[in-house]
Amino acid sequence: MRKIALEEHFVTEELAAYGASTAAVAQPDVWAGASRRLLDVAERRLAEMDEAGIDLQVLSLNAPGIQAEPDTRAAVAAATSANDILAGIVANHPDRFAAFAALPLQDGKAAAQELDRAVNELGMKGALVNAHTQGRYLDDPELRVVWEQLEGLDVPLFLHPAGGFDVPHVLSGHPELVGPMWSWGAETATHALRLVFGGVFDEFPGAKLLLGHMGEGLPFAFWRLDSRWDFHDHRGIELALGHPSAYLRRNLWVVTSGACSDAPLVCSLLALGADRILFGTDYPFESMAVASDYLDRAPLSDEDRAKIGHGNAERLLGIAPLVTP
Ligand code: GRE
Ligand code: ZN
Repeated sequence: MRKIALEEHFVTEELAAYGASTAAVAQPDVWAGASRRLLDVAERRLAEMDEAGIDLQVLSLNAPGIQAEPDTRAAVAAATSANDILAGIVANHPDRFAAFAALPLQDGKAAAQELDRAVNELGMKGALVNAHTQGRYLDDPELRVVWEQLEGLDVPLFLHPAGGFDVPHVLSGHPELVGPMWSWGAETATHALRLVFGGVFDEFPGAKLLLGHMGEGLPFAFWRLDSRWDFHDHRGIELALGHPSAYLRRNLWVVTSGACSDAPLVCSLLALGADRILFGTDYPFESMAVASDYLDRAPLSDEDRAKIGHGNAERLLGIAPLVTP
């Protein structure tokens, strides 16, 4: 079965400063290994893909990416350069790699323009954003132009975690909770809910949001979100669809990355359905082989396995299906 993987990180020497979000969090030897793999976009990566039976990786610049650049003009220049470099990597192996663009969200208009260039000139499949951009989230009114462009181009935005703008008080004294093990997921799920309550999906009903790590816990929360929305003071917010889960069912797709386990998979199947789940590995922070083996033996019908392995990605990202003779 063809396997297309969607949360597949890379960095280059030129972009290394933008791609080392968790060097301080990781065990030094683990980080060193991941760092080497991040930098390899040819032999070693392709060999690991072959071994794991992964046909195509949709590459994205590692976290925090361009979001970490405090200078707006530098961010615009860096995103352009990152996307050119990435397009070059894809051009070297067009049958093995595709790409999500980096966006300079420090400037909404420039980001919308860069998205258009990345999709229409460089052939990218959408964009990947790492958490907040200098404290700004994707429900910011200045970033509506980016959603307008995403909807117009009919490409998804992958919201990937990265370090928070600050360390919430509840995490104080517990640095072990800060990072991909826990705080990243909680923050990213919260960021996604800002889009729901911030009206992004009411304004752009065709917007397509991708979340990794099997939806960062959100599929588990649908009933509670809806029930407690009926309890909360709505503070003037009107949800055209009535309840928060309706937006997640309509506008959200989740990637299996970093969740090689039946409980979150079955939960996502029940909450979202097999058409909304796509395969990914979170390489090099997780193992391609483990992710791929898990997909092969997960409790799925062959039809759903094929949707998750490649069919949904082909449809969502506009990747040509393989023609079987
Ligand atoms: C991730 O993407 O999940 C990730 C990173 C960096 C370090 C660890 C990690 O981007 O899990
Ligand atoms: Zn990741």
